[in-house]
Amino acid sequence: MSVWGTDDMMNFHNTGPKHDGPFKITKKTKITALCGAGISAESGVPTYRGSGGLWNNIRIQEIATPHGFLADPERGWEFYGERRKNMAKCQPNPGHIALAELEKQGYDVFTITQNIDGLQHRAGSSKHKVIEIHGSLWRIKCSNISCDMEVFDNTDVPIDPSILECKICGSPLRPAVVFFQEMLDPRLMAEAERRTKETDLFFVIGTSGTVYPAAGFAQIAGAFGARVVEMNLEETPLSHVCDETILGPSGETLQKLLHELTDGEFKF
Ligand code: BJW
Repeated sequence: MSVWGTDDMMNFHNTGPKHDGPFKITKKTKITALCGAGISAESGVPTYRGSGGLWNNIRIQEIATPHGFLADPERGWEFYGERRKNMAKCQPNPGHIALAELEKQGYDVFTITQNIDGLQHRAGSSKHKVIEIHGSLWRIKCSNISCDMEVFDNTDVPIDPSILECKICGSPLRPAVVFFQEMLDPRLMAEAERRTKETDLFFVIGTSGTVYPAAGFAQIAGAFGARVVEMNLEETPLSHVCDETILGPSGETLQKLLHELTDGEFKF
């Protein structure tokens, strides 16, 4: 097992698409989906980049970095509190549901999601079949990395501001999401890496592929022999390492995949 640093992910060399011709999915096929904000866009959760993107109107350094958040936790909670309020109204869409349904039908589906909205779990995917590598907006932790306070679940909207101080060390509490410049959980990364390396079919769904180390999984999957299939509205910087890019809303693409598999088989 390797412990990933950012450099490992960036330097992983994938010479590009290797497969063409038919690929038959069976119940033995190990399928892994790397998901980004695009899969949740059809639920009404805003993406980060592009038109209408969340990051267009905020200074990321001031909110989504450890120093930025700590400089003004009240401002940080205003931003994340508003997002919790909006996200609480959103429901899983046909894309999330198709991945969950494939698992229910006995396909070997595993999801590595960058999303913090919890929608893949709510769609019915098993807990142990989804890794939230950028954390969850529905979990809270202490901002002091030396503090022993355990991460806890909280879905209250609005959140009671009086609970947002650590009972152990007095530091501000924060959403258990991964800010820029923060390491991703090494245990989750190791699990995602193991699965990616052994996967047969790797979906890259609704991600701009610009944020590392997450984007590196697509490169690793291809380098380890998986058929890599991107589903997005447009081409991305990862398209050149994918065997094919299916353009269109991921909800539609994944439902088509589900229905064709349910009716018999789906071949690329
Ligand atoms: C549809 C659709 C539809 C729309 N159907 N598709 C190498 C080079 C340079 C910098 C770095 C590097 N490696 C690491 C870094 C630094 C940094 C990074 O990657 N920066 C880049 C932006 C340049 N990475 C980090 O800091 C990471 N940590 C790290 O590397 O630690 C080591 C370190 C330590 C100390 C110092 C420095 C490094 C951590 C990254 C954490 C990312 N966190 C966020 C915020 C989470 C909390 C929050 O929400 O507030 O995670 S950023 C944001 O981007 C969020 C997302 O998960 C992530 C990815 O975005 P995603 O999902 O791809 O969304 P979009 O909006 O970008 O794209 C949506 C896509 O959907 C588009 O393609 C649309 O076309 C498509 N779409 N509708 C299908 N219906």
